[in-house]
Amino acid sequence: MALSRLLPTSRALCQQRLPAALCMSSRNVSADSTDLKGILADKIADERVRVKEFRQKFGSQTVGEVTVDMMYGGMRGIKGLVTETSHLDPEEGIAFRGYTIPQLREKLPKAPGGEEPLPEGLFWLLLTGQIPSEAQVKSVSKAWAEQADLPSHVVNLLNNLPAKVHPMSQLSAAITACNTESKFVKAYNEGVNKMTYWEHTFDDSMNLIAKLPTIAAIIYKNVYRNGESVAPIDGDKDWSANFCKMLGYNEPQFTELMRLYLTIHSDHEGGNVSAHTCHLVGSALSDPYLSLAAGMNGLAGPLHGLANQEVLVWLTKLQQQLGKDVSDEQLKEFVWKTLKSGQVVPGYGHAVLRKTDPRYTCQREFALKHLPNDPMFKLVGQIYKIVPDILLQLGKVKNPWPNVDAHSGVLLQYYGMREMGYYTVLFGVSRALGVLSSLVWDRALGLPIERPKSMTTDGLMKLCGAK
Ligand code: CMX
Repeated sequence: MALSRLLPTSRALCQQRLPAALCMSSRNVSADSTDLKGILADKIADERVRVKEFRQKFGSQTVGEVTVDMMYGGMRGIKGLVTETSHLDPEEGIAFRGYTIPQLREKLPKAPGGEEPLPEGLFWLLLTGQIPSEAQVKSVSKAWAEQADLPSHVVNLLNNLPAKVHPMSQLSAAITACNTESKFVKAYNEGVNKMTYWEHTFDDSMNLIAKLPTIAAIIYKNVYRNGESVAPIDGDKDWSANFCKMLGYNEPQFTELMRLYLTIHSDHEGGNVSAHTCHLVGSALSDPYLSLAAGMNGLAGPLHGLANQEVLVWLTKLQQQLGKDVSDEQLKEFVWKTLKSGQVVPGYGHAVLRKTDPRYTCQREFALKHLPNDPMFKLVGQIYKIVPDILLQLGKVKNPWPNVDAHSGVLLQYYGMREMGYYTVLFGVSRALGVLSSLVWDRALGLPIERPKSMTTDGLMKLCGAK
């Protein structure tokens, strides 16, 4: 008999040893059930026990040190957060619950006739740690299609914002205004037990993710298509297919691109600006709508998600100045000009990664398959051969390789989406999958309000014995 069959599960241990409050979420749902919340409840019951026992044994163990440079340097390298959904290895890139991007492309369920993973499957994986079946993924698609309609005040808000309000500001405003729907707020105000907070966070997250494509499509139509109406949701279609339809893109290959895009942009462990902000704001028990909106405001910064817009702006400028057929020498000169004017080369570098971003690589593979002769794609390939050497010559850039944003816009423009000011909204729709799954786990594990210690320079100097 396998050893695991002889050992009691943490859930069994829970039933024997832990206070009832810790076990109250367990439901014993079978692994192939389409009841995502039930499966999650069981996983959470197990995980609460595992974490509690781990902390009892190892709670005071030191895991790293903090230097003065780390404090002035954006806390790089400080191990200070627990995030369950994904892990970023500097050399290998992102792994979602242990699965790399090539593994996800192989293992996650696909749409009929499709080749790219469905983001619904990724969401299931991020929440539960399990690769879902087709039936499980379909149940998520259905649940999201059923909740996609927006409250009328949110539609009114979007329809009354002037087109000069950046699409990311519109996204953030609409998400914030959706919090009239929050079940978490309602439950909190009714005084529910805090052990159940995750359940209401889960309900809100499902509702919010369901609504994001509708919000994003209305923004697109209002800003770039003279307020054209958005197509109705089809309850038999997946999340990405409905999103593309609402945006007005009916090319099946674009839908496939969107499935890939929405999967790979979802999560990048916990310390990046959007994930960390959502977690931080959520730690004050702000509801998922407020927490995600805060994260979106961080994603809208040019050093983070807005870099995908900046890359296309930069490439377009390059083509305007140098024409379509650019020599390597001209390209080098253009890159140096960018650097000498005190700007960064957008789409290159990363705070944690030290190799080419696998999210860049998989988008390149998609392009090689579907648009190998696109001039902009060729230009991106040419830049890849030139930029890293130049960045290395600066002597300070820790990662000279391209990140996800160096490639995404090129694919979008090929299929006719040329409105670069909109690109980060797509990133945001995807990022919600990761940061909201994490928020559910924050509540499940009862993580407290975040409050690291800050110091003044005088205080720090005194601590270090500096004169
Ligand atoms: N072009 C020019 N200079 C760069 C650079 C780039 N692409 N990447 C890093 N540097 C510079 C930094 O600005 C910094 O200069 P100073 O010391 O003068 O301030 C120096 O190199 C060291 O930076 P680093 O430790 O290598 O990188 P950071 O962790 O500080 O910053 C990042 C990471 C992503 C902000 C930076 O590489 C950058 O600005 N890249 C361009 C913008 C971009 O593509 N952002 C998207 C990242 C992915 C995402 O979050 O979506």
